[in-house]
Amino acid sequence: MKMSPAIFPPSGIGDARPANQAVLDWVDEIAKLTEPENIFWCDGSDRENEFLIGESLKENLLSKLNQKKVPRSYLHRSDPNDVARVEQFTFVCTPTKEEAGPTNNWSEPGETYTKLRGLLKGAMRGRTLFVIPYIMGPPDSPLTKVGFEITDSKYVVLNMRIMTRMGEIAVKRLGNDPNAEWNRGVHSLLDINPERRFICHFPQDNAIISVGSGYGGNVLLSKKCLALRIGSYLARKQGWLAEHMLILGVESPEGKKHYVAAAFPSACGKTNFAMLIPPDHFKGWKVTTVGDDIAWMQVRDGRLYAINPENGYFGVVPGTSYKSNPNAMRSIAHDTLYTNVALTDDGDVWWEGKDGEPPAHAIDWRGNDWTPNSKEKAAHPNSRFTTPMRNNPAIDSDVEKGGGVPISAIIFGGRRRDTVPLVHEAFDWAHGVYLGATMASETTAAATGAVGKVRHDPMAMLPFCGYNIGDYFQHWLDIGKRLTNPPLIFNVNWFRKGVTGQFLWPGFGENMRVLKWIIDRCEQTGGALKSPIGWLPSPHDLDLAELDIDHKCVAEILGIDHEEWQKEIAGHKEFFDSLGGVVPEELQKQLEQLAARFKECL
Ligand code: GTP
Ligand code: SPV
Ligand code: MN
Repeated sequence: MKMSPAIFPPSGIGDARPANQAVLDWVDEIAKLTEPENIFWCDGSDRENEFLIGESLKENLLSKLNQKKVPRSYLHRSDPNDVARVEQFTFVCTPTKEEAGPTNNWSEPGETYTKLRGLLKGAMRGRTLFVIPYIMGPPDSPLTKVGFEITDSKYVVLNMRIMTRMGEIAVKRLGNDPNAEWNRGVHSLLDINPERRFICHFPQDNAIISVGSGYGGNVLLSKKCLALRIGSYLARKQGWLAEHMLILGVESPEGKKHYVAAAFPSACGKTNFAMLIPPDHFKGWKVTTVGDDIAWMQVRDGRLYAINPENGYFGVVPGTSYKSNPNAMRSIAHDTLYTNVALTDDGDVWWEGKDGEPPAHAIDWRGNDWTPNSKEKAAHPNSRFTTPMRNNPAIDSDVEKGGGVPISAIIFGGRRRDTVPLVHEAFDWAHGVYLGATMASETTAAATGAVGKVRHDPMAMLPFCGYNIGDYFQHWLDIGKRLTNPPLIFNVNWFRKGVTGQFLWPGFGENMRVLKWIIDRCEQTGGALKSPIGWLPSPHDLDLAELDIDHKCVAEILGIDHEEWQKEIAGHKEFFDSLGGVVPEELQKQLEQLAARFKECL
């Protein structure tokens, strides 16, 4: 066994070795276990990045794109068996099963460490061990966390440099205190075998071990693993919220600005909503992006303030076009890593839903020839872009503000073809928590498994809550008790379908009309009708001017069907019951009150 692997490369590139002994000891321990050829301490510099891109091109890990069409951008194809998060192989390893709760896969920490150490033994032989120091959050935020990720994947290093603030900044923030709080993440590709793919979280140790995958949310340990699963666990202990939410700013022509945070499940519209461009009718209104996937929120002076812990976007590619999301198109026009999209003969990228005609020939995401007559999709439905948030022309000016932005409204939303109206507002905080807790949504390609199956996904956190979901609901209720100026809470559904299966609502930029009503409600100027499920806008409470939409459609998407809702309420009860008694009394009461309100109006 090689006891002290060489430092690589020797040229002075990449050496952000911290002085903190706890980090050095941990890297030493993992290196002894995994036996890498070299150790590479990443500093996140341009020089290092260029070096790693060069190496990746040589190894065919990346393909160079046409630099005139997409400057400084590259394509990566993952293993076809490794294209999405794997919820069935994701574990929360708390000391007891109860702490992980009824919605998480649990495994005993001691046994799991032993199993993973077995898999990691010698796993980096002949490979380089990269150490990535990073922070999550703006440099001057009290919420910001330090993480170190060890990985044997250059793809991970290149992505982490875009998605996090990486290098010296983290080493400095950590300092020399061996007892400082920081996250330990270990990732190894092993042999990319789904049978040896495990994403394991040890919240009590602030540690993550991920093996057997090279894809997105499984391996960029800053994101779902730290910022959400470990993050939510720390948030409960420390009195804040770590949520699967976008954060956007919306400014009126008069210059009045609000911020809203919205939780939609994976591939249900967060990035699109966060980058919304208002239709012409809303001249003078401006929407700006703070974050597109994750919000960390704290209570201050009785209000909720949010930061985006990330530094880039790992977004869904298919369906992205100048029509649906111009800001995303501009963001990914340069300095972007593409994963699992198609490559055209002139070195450009292509995907289903991109503007213009499909190319006559391309190489699909698997590396095979593709033509418009092919049965297969050219880009994988969960193909992704990784792009720095600085590329977004609509980035909010307060994105670096350590104290965060004040949140006026929280929006929950799922992908529901029926039952759930376009928008409704909760009566109060506890009712709003109930709306979040009973959210359901059709599954998408963001995780492996069936697509289009409606499942309960509380607060869009089903795959990401790092502890007992009952305690999580209680934590939300408790946070409300500390808010003297709480955000209003809403539920939206962009995905209601008509009898012929078409979307009833045009969505994308037109969602501004719903956002405007939400802002009106925050300003106490918007009208609404009381219904059993909450406040509903009547058709004239929504500004639908210059929108080409059938009146019947509008009535249908704004309305509720009592029969459908009887089924929905039965579904809420069934879901709560399935959680085995962990649901707080206050939410059980909300369920009874909802049923009672329907009875009253019969
Ligand atoms: P994750 O990155 O997985 O968390 O996804 P996300 O929530 O950011 O979803 P995203 O905005 O990337 O959208 C996912 C898919 O939904 C894309 O195919 C979009 O084109 C589609 N979509 C987004 N917004 C709307 C909308 O308002 N209406 C309709 N019909 N589709 C939408
Ligand atoms: C999601 O699935 O919610 C994502 C993509 O944002 S991943 O980072 O792969 O989890
Ligand atoms: Mn997401």
